Amino acid sequence: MPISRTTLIRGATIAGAVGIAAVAFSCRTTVKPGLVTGDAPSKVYVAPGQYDEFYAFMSGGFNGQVSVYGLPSGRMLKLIPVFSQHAENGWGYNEETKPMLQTTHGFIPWDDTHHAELSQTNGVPDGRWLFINGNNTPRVARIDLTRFETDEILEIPNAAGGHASPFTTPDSKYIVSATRFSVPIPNKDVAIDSYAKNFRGTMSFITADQPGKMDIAFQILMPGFNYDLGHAGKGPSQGWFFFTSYNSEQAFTKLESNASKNDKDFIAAVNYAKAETCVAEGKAKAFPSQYMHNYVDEKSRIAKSETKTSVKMLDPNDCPGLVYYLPTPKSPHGVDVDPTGEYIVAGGKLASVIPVHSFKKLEKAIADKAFETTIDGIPVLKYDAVLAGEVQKPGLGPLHTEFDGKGYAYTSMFISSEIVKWKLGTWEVVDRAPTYYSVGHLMIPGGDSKSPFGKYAVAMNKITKDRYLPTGAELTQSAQLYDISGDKMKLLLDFPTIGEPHYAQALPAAMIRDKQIKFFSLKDNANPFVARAESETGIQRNGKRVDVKVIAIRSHFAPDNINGVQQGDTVFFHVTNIEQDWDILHGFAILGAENAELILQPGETRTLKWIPKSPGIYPFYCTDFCSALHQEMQGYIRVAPRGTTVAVSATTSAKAQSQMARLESIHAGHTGERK
Ligand code: RUQ
Ligand code: CUA
Repeated sequence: MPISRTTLIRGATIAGAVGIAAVAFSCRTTVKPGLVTGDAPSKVYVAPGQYDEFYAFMSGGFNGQVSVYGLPSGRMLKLIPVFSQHAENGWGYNEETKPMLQTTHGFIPWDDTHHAELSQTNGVPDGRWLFINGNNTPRVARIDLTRFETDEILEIPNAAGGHASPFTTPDSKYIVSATRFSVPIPNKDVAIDSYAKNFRGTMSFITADQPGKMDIAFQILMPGFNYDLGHAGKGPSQGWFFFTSYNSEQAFTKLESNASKNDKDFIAAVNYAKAETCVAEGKAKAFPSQYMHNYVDEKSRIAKSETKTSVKMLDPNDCPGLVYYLPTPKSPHGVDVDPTGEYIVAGGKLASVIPVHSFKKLEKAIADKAFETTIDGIPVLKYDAVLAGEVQKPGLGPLHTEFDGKGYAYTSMFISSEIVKWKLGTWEVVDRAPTYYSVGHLMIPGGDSKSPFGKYAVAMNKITKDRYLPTGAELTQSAQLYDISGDKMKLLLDFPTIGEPHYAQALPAAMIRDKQIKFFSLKDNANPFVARAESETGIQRNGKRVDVKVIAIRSHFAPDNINGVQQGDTVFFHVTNIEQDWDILHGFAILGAENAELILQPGETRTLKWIPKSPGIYPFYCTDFCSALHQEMQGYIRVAPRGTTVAVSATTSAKAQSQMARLESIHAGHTGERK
């Protein structure tokens, strides 16, 4: 049974508390959940064997990953592991990828991803990389879009809750990360009620345009508010970055009421071109800070971790003109810059209007010194001096805005569960479409760029209730696809999503489809334990450590009989998939292993660590159905009691076996160990 939209109004109590639930809707429509009209089915139907038109990259929220969908079909194509271990392909379980999840807090195999952000050139997605933030233990990651793999993760020091992240500048010179939580900086033990005195926020500008070399270019020390979202300026406003902040009340308890008192909070307008000048002039201080940088070495495909020890910290007081505050109603969440770069749109969660600031007016207000006051030395501009206009009666709970490049903006309304389309410049609402239910972010392909690709809008909803077959107390997350090519939005499709997607971005499939790598070159494989042929496999003991080099090819492992391992040894299986063929993967799993399987893309080497706890025979097998004889792709390891003097040996195919036998006779009696 469909349930009414009003019963789903999450946050209605907050809205009630601040008295905005009274905002009237003249055009609230009768909800007919699930009703799609006319040619909707044919618009999302992608025939078997055909490709989708867009790749959509969705953050996985609390599953810590990125998931990739085809649009318009809504078919899920891939889950790209980022901050969370992923057993399906051994991410964070195998030895090569474990370093990716190292932080100064130790090995952290989980995070909360929020914002997928495509790299840009000239303000338009360019299909090089996708960035994604980890919100909990602040980190940013780079995903390479020729491999759909995470290549790099940078921890953000002096921060807590990396929510306003990883938004890019129009050239991807920088991505940013600003703190949601203010904390003492540097962090130390203080009384929580000393918040006003001790707690601060930071904004990090991270160099992003060189793979493997992400780093903090500089941080800006800010008043202790909650920094929530950000977007770079473009066109005339290029060189500026805009961040929303809430909790200008500086509450540290019961924020739902204590941080909802002020009529206006702020957008911080940061002149990062100015910051660069100040940093070059030596006005930033070296600030001791520990943080980790993890990246995948391209040749060996082994992740490396390095610890960094210092950042450049800029105090706005030492760099006049660096930051201005724009008063913005009320507890703003999203901040979005229109394709022309002139309008800065805020989504005030508790505001009854959508305020739009003007970049031209911002520049003039600065020149005129139209300041209301200052906060910690940061000038607060007058609201009227920077306001371009307000969208009246947009709905309840505006969160995020995207653009279609045809002069319209689309804002998600969390409380009233709808997308509202309005016109830039006149600020009139021209259309609204219900969402099921409680939409968070929405996304138009390229919708935050200089030239949106348009065509579709995707709503990412926080609640699905009755939309799908029920699955116990926890229901699927969901996205909805709308056709926005006409005057009126048309709902085309609901499709389930993984985790809780916050933001997503999409680009035309043709931009990256043909750049996908099909296999990794075995010749260039620089893993120190690679075996490129059966003759290069083998086994070696070094004290209690045993290294086994294994190859996988349809349909066998070599070696497949391994002897001489003892209970309590630490065994490393270095398995190389020696196929040089697209889509031919093998897996490797072993009885009793405490971690996941390995999945081996063609040409790559992956390493599984295994400590057998008791003597016996342990089978291993291929987990990826690779050929008609996949079920034959298996082997045995014999584990002897600790202290037995069984020489390690590994049986491979006939040719390699004869080589090994020769070696064996040479080394016989020496050490009982051989390669
Ligand atoms: S958020 S639902 Cu984490 Cu971007 Cu607004
Ligand atoms: Cu290799 Cu199945």
